[in-house]
Amino acid sequence: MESPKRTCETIANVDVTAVCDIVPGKAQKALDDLGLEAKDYSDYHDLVKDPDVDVVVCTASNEAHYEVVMAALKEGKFTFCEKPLALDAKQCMDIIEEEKKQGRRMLQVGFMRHYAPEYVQMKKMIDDGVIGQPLMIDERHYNQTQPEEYDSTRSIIETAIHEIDLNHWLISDDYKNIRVFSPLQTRHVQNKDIKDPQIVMMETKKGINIYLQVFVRCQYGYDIKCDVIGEEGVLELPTVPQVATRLDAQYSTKILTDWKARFESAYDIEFRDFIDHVSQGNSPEGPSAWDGYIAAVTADAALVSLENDGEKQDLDFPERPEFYKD
Ligand code: ISE
Repeated sequence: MESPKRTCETIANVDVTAVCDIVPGKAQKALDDLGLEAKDYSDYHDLVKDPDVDVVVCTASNEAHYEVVMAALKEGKFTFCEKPLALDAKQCMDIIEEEKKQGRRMLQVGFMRHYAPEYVQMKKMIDDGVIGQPLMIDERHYNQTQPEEYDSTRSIIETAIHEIDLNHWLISDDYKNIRVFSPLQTRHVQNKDIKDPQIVMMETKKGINIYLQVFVRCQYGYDIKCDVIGEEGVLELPTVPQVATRLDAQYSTKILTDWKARFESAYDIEFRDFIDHVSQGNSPEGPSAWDGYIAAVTADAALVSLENDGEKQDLDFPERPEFYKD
C-alpha cells in the first residue's frame, strides 16, 4: 500500500502530520490542494497534545495567536508563530514567561524580512559603514485593497509591525518615541472610522528619524520602499526584478500585487532556517518572543498616538534578558 504523502516539497525534513482550522473543512481543503494526507483536528488543543507533532506552526488569525502559542509551549513543543506574536505587549510578556519555563528558546516569530536577501545586504552595508552614520529612513508599506474589516489597528499591528520590528535591527538602535498621523482618508474606505493611510514617525535614541507611510488600500499594487539616508550616501531597497517591456511606445515593468509573491524567497529561507534548527532538537535562532514583545510595546504606543491625533509617545524598553541574548 502506498504510504500517505506528508512530506513538504519546499523545505527538507518536514512531515505534515496534523492540521487544524476553526472553519470546518478548510484545513482538509488545504491538504487536498497540496496533495497531502494528515490528521485534521477541529480543536488545536488536540493537535498540540498529539505525540506525532514535534513542531507547531501557528498561522491562525492575530486574535488566536496567544492561546495557540501558549498551549503549544505548555506542551513543550517548538513553535513558529506568524507575526504579530500576540495582540499586545502584555500577551507577549506572558508568552515569554511560558517559554522561559522550558529553560531554552522554543519559539520563533515570523518576521520574515530578516531573511530577505535585500534587507540582509542592506544591514551588512550599514554595519560596514558604507553610507556612514544613518540619519533618516524613508519607507513605504502599501498593500493592495484589504477587506473592509481590515481596520486602523491592523494597519499597525499587522502591517507597520514589519517595519517597526525591522528598523531597529537594521540600524542597531532603540526607539525613543513614536507618532502616528492620519492624513486625508482614501475614498476606498467605506467605514468612516477607519484611518487609511497612516503616517508613522519614529525617532531613535541616537536621533535617527524614520518616516513610514502605511496604506492598506493602495489601488495600484503591493509596494515596499526602504531608503536609508546616511551621512555619506543612500541605500535603496531593490524591488523584485520583473522583465521590462518595450511595447507600443511604452517602457514598463510590473508591480506585484501580492505580498506573498514579493517576499516569497524570504518566507522559504526563514522557514528552512527554523526547521534546520528544530529538526535537530536545537533552539530556533530567528526573531524571538523578545523581538515580538519589543514590536508589541512599540505598536501599543503607536495605537495610543493614532487615537490622540499623532501625540508623541515616549518609549522605554527593558534590557534584553540574558535568555534572549545571542
Ligand atoms: C500581511 O499579514 C503581511 O504580513 C504582509 O507582509 C503585509 O504586507 C500585510 O500588510 C499583512 O496584512
